[in-house]
Amino acid sequence: MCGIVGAVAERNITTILIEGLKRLEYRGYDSAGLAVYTQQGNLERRRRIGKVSELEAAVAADPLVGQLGIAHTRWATHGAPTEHNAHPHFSGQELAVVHNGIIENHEELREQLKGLGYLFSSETDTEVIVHLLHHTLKTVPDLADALKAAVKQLHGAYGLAVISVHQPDRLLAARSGSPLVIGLGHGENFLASDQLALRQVTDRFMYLEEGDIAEIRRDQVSIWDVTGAKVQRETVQYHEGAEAADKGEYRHFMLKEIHEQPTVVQRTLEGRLGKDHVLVQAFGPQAADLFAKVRNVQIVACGTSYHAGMVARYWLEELAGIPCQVEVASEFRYRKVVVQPDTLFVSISQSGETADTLAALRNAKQLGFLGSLAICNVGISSLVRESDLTLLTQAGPEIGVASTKAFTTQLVSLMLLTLSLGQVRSTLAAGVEAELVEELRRLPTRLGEALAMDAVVEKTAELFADKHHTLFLGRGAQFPVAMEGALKLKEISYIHAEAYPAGELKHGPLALVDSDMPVVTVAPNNELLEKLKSNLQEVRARGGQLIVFADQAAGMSNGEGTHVIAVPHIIDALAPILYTIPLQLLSYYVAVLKGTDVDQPRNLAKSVTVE
Ligand code: HGA
Repeated sequence: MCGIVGAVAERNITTILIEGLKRLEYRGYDSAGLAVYTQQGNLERRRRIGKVSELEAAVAADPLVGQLGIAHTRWATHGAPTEHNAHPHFSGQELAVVHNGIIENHEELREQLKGLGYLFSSETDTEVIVHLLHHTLKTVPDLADALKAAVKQLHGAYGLAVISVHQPDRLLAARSGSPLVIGLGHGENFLASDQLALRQVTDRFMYLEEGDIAEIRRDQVSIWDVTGAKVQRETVQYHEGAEAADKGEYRHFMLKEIHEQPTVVQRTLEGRLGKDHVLVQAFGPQAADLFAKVRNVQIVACGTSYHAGMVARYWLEELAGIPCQVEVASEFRYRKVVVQPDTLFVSISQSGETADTLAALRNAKQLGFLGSLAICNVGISSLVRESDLTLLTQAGPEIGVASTKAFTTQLVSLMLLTLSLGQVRSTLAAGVEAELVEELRRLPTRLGEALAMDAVVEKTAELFADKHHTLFLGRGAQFPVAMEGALKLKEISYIHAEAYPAGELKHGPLALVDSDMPVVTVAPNNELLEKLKSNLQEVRARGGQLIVFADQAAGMSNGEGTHVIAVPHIIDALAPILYTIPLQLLSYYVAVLKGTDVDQPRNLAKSVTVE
């Protein structure tokens, strides 16, 4: 979603700011802007709606040169995506602010500030911050002290950066509910909402904690915590490959990330499997004790992560005999929830900053859960920091907005959770853990085989190019896989897609089926196959076009209106992971045929850090 970049240096920082914004582009945004303290001693800004390249062109046409600046990509929450709502926001020509998050009491503050004579030039909640700070500076002249006082009046979430013409040797930052990281250079320092933005200039980072205020100068960083006490934050050296932000040989990040799945699944399993069992300590030192007490599991997540949770429900109940509930975070957080005794709260999020999931976790802490576990791709995220236990999916940075490798690594992690809970509580049937551990070891190879379906799936995509609606069907744990397939197709090709448990077809959606509505089915060779075949007959009898992803051994063959695509054989329990691959490829190739913006689909953002 929104991105922040800031810099204070001896060299011109404009190109650093723009490069930083480009590196955050994958998160999705609607406009971009930057403000620089120029050599003439003024604050100047450029703002543009659309891509960062628009902003870059504006700066090229009318250059800005300076050694102090802040920049922003915006995903509007308050006020339309227009140039005058784009950040940075100014108070007079003296102060500039960029902000990620939402100020909930902005209306009240706006009225007060208007009463004090401030004129507003945008509809954003953000603009109250800059005028409030300006007003505070009248009585508290030091920028850091004024910021400390001003943020006390803000309700809501923010990660923000400030610069002032009056103290042009420093960049101020404040964090509450929206991440910020300081990048440490030599004789220059930086700020960003994600370290990825600063990998071009440094590999040393300091992560701000909730409530922190930072004053960043060229040669010095001072941080105060929520109580106002001066604190040191640890400096972390970042090692992950800088190449992650590069498409390599692939046309899109999404295709690259689909093809990375054998590697990242392998990485997610590394150090977590014993000879014939899962290493429960992978979940943390207290995991075994906590898991032994678990009698129920509550999973909470959004979007693709929610689908991973739905698959896990089948696994937890079937394999480990543990009752499991799964709910989308935006519902869970506002509902009166009855918590069964000894329930483990499991949150799933790629970024670990998903606002609804994070809020659900915070609520859960008041509700008497036994403990909390985060399944997350970002080790330094709020979700991880605030959970009792963590299992990191090792997917590496995911740039494509439509999640692929994060999903399959979440599934692998949830299978590790299922086996760990079953192991500790002795509820797994004999031999199940050893067999699944063996199969998990083979999974990267199986995924590689599924990726070899690439060309066949690309051809199949042609069947969808002129269609407007699609149904996805699955039974059992393949139902959430069908849901994820439908979500992928919607997200990037803008074709309306719905998923149903195959048995529900005749209870309504069958009325929609005709030759214009392709029906996609995932059909592993399990005990539900015969029932599924009957459902498919129901579709064929109405002239529907069937696209069936079926186990090689399922005995299904092509016929009129039926396209069967063979999927490599895999043990039933792991089929949801394998069958996800052809569905990802299908949505990818349909989107390519339709010419959409695959990596940055319209209206969507990568990590959804607002409600
Ligand atoms: N509320 C601010 C910033 C929005 C945001 O953080 N999006 O991710 C605005 O609407 O400009």
